[in-house]
Order: sequence, then structure tokens, then C-alpha cells
Amino acid sequence: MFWQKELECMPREELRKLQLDKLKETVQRVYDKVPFYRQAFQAKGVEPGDIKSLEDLRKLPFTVKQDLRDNYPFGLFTVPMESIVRVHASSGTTGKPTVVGYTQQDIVNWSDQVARSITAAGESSSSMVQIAYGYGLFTGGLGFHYGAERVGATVVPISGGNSKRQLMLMEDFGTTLLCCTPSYALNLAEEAHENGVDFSKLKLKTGIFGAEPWSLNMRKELEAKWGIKAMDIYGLSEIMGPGVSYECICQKGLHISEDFFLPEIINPETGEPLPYGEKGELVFTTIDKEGFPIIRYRTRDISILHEDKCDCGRTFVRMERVTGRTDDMLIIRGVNVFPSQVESVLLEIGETEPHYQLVVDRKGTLDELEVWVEVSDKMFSDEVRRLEDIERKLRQEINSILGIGAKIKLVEPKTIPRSEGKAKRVVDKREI
Ligand code: DLL
Repeated sequence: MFWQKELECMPREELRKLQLDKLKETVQRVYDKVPFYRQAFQAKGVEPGDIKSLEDLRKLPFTVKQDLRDNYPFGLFTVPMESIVRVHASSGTTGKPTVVGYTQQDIVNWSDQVARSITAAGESSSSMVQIAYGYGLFTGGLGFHYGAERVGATVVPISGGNSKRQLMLMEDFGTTLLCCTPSYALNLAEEAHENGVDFSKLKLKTGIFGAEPWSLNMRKELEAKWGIKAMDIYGLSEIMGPGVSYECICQKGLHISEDFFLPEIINPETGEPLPYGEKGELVFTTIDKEGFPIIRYRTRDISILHEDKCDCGRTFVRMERVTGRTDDMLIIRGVNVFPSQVESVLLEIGETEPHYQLVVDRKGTLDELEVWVEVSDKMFSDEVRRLEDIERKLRQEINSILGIGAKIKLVEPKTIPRSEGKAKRVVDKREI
């Protein structure tokens, strides 16, 4: 068992003391070692000595993704390169990737965080863990790998893709825990079905899914299809990787490893911190990272924090599942639309397949939203009336949830590209 009870269940007063000590140390260190931070602090008229309480955190400037790019590749590291044992990077859509670095101790801490997540999901040293997150510069594969080894489980480091092989090993090795993106888990379930895999013979018990937004209805779908508990895990490379927060078996939000990270929710427009219970953009400060500490990093992810105690006994604050990113948000005819809202409707109605894509285009001056969604072979050969009925139902429901009209396009099975990692939910053809 890997259960850091003394930390994960620490009384909040004690935790706050620990956090403040660590915050002060981190702030002093970035100020001393990283010219970017010294300048940013000076521009805001703040010095390390001004941090006397956790509330003083809000005096510090934010860090954004562009700051990482401007200091590419290693400009924000606080230790000499000889102390860095690993780098990861995320590609982003344009230009240079953003690079992060870890010391030996950072890797130990990160492994502990992922080990906590695996334990909280109900898995243990007797688990057979199939890691189908991509290995490489992406933090998913190696992050889970070290965490599962830390738990003492048996690791199957298969990486993403090659579904037939995934399924063969899952059966032959008796995988109990599958780690991958929710969209790939869905894709695999479909292939298993098509290949006549006998689900009742599988030993699979748990999935730990993350790296992209997924709705509660998608959770239900994955739990039913596989006959497992589907747990959410959140993280980002700038902060650490997977395991920044994780679900326990209560499945009531994700516990943030608060002995390592200070979370805040801010109003994305004004940058003002918001109280617990209010929705906004997640911001993290790392307080125990050697290689690449980061101050008030704006994640662009939207969530809500809750401080009330969880039935599992953990005292760490919980964040609600991330429903989208401020930069994933589509603005269609002035209305904010998140792909996860559409996903939720499709799965709620349940008459189509769970594979979908939002296609946005501009006709003249007007934005148009099309929701492409697959229907089964059998349904495709059904009466036209039936298909029209489904279309109408979806149109009405999406209209009432989003507040804008969308065209529904029912497409044949396998029309929508399958993902092996993060799914591409939006095709935006507008030229703005
Ligand atoms: O996706 C780390 C990770 C790997 C998390 C495996 C969980 C499992 P990045 O590639 O840097 O890191 O992407 C980070 O992915 O800011 C969110 O927008 C999104 N994301 C990650 N986990 C979740 C989740 C990894 N559980 C970005 N729900 C983050 C929703 C998520 N979005």
C-alpha cells in the first residue's frame, strides 16, 4: 500500500504552516536565481520579504505560457543543468515547445504524487498496470511509469496505439489498471467489442483517465463498457505532469497534492482571486520543486475548488473535473461553447455513438456550428424517419443547453478520426 496518510490527511492548520514555509523558500529562490522572476517581482513592486502569509501569494505576478517560450529552453530553471536529470516538453500549436526540467528529487516527488493517485483509485502493489499514455516528451507515459513502480505494481509500459496488441496483453497478462486518455479508452473498448473480446474474462478493475476534458456521462459510458471504475487524474507538464490532482474512490472531485502545489481560482478576465465554490481559471504555484519552480501559473483550465472534508479522510482541497480551457472555448455567435457540453448531451440521449466532433465555419458573417456524430451501422440502415427523429432530439437538446442552434450531422461509423492520445474535438474552419 502506498498511503501517505500523515500528509494527505494533515489537519489544515498544520498544512497551511507547511505551505507557508515552503512558499517563502520557493519565492526567495526564484528571486535569487531566475532573472525573469526578479524582473517580474520588481515590476510589481514586491520582494520575497513581503510574503508573510499564504494570502500574500496574490501580491506576486502571474506566469503564463508565453513566459516559458520567451525563456526557451532552460531559462526558468533554478539549478545548474548538471542537476537536471530529465526534461519533458509540450509541443503546442505553433513555434517552439515549452520545456520543463526535473532534478532527481523532483522525480521522486512526482512519483509519490502519481503513486498517491494510483492508491486513491483503489489499486496497489498487486496491480498489473498497463500504461497506454504516450511515452516520450509527453509526461503521461513516464509519469505513470515511475508512479506505478513506486507503488510496487507490475508495469506494462506499452505506450499509446496498437490497439490489437493492447487487447492481447490485457487478456494475457491480466491487466487490472488501464492508464490512458478517456478518448483512447473508448476507442479500445470499441476495438475490443469488434474483435470479440470476452469482457467477462478480463481482470480489468480500474481506469485512470486524464490529459483531456471528459464529461460525467463519458465516465458512465466507460464504466459501463468496460465494467470498471473510471477515475479522473489531472496534471500539466508546467506544474509537474499527471498527479497534480487525483480522484479518490468517493469520486467527488480531484484532491490537489497541496503539500506540493498551491491552487487558486481566478476570474480569467480580471485576474482577481475567487473564493472556494466559484468557477474560474485554475492557477498553481509549486512550493516544493527544485529544477523548475513556477509562480502563479495560469493554466487556462476551468474548475471550481472545494475545501470541505471528503469522506475518504483526505484534507486536501478538491477541484471539480475540468470542463474545458479558456482557449478551447469556442465563441459562436457570441455564445461560449465547450465541447464537453455537447459530449454530455450526446451521451445523455444515448442514441448515437460517443464519437463526435464540432465543426465551426463562417458563412458570410454568420458562424455556423455543426455537430458531427456517428451512429451505428444498424441505425444507418434504419428508416430515414428514425434518423430524422434523433437529429431533431439532439438539435433541440443542444439548442437548449448551449443557447444556440447547431446543425446535427449523423455520420457513418468510423468517419470521425480515432485518437490514441488527446482527442481533437473541434475543427474550426473560420478565418478570423
Ligand atoms: O496532459 C499531463 C497528464 C498526463 C495528465 C496524463 C493526466 C494524465 P500536458 O500535455 O501539459 O500534460 O497538458 C495539460 O491537459 O492544462 C488540461 O487542459 C488538460 N488536462 C490534463 N488532465 C486533464 C483532466 C498532461 N483530467 C493540459 N481533465 C491541462 C481535463 C485535463 N483536462
